[in-house]
Amino acid sequence: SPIDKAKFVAARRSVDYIEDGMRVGLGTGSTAAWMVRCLGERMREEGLRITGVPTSSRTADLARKMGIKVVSLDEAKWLDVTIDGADEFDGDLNLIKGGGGALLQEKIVATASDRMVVITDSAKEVKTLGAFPLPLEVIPFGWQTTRALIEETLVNMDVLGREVSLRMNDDVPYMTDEGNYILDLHLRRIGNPRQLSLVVNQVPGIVENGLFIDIADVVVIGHGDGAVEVRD
Ligand code: DER
Repeated sequence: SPIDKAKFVAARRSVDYIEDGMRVGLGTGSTAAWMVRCLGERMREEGLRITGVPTSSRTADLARKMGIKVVSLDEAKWLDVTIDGADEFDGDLNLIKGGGGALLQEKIVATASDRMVVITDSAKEVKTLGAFPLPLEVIPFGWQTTRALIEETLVNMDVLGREVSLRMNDDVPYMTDEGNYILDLHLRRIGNPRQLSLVVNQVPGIVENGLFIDIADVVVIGHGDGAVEVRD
């Protein structure tokens, strides 16, 4: 499909940023999965040697399958580049991430990198963030109280919607690699993403939010016709 083609060409272009001997943060999601596969191919074809730090257990599994040397972030300490997807990006290269439920490790790994390269398809570019529900990672203890506190906090924020839902996995709550839950905030429009990102994390029980502010350095945008655009 055109969307898959767009994701593939963005992923393939992003692998050009990787050089021999680099420590690379490996993102999560379907576009990042294409990147891991392309990286594996470059290693087989060119003998490229890199060390990968995954942002989820499923990315770790795929990376190992591709023959990539996988280490923990603590072992790598700092990364040369992280390549990861996004659910939305705006003109300031601020992102909404977390559609794949891995936002906590993704944000830690992206922040611990010299550069973050985001791989997307053109459908994800927005003028204003928020059409995609904003994911929050929340600890299970007292999560309904945490949700009520979040809803109260949103009353004073520059957003249009206020519905907060618990992400489910069939008939049980979705659980992250850390054993936490995800709340999805249906805000429709986030007028001040920087302010919202600071405020929501102050609510007790919230571990992290899916707004990536001043973290992405480059956005690679794939198109269904195979064209690739690079924004920085
Ligand atoms: O969970 C994430 O942040 C992922 O990067 C995700 O949102 C992007 O996933 P996709 O590449 O499958 O659209």
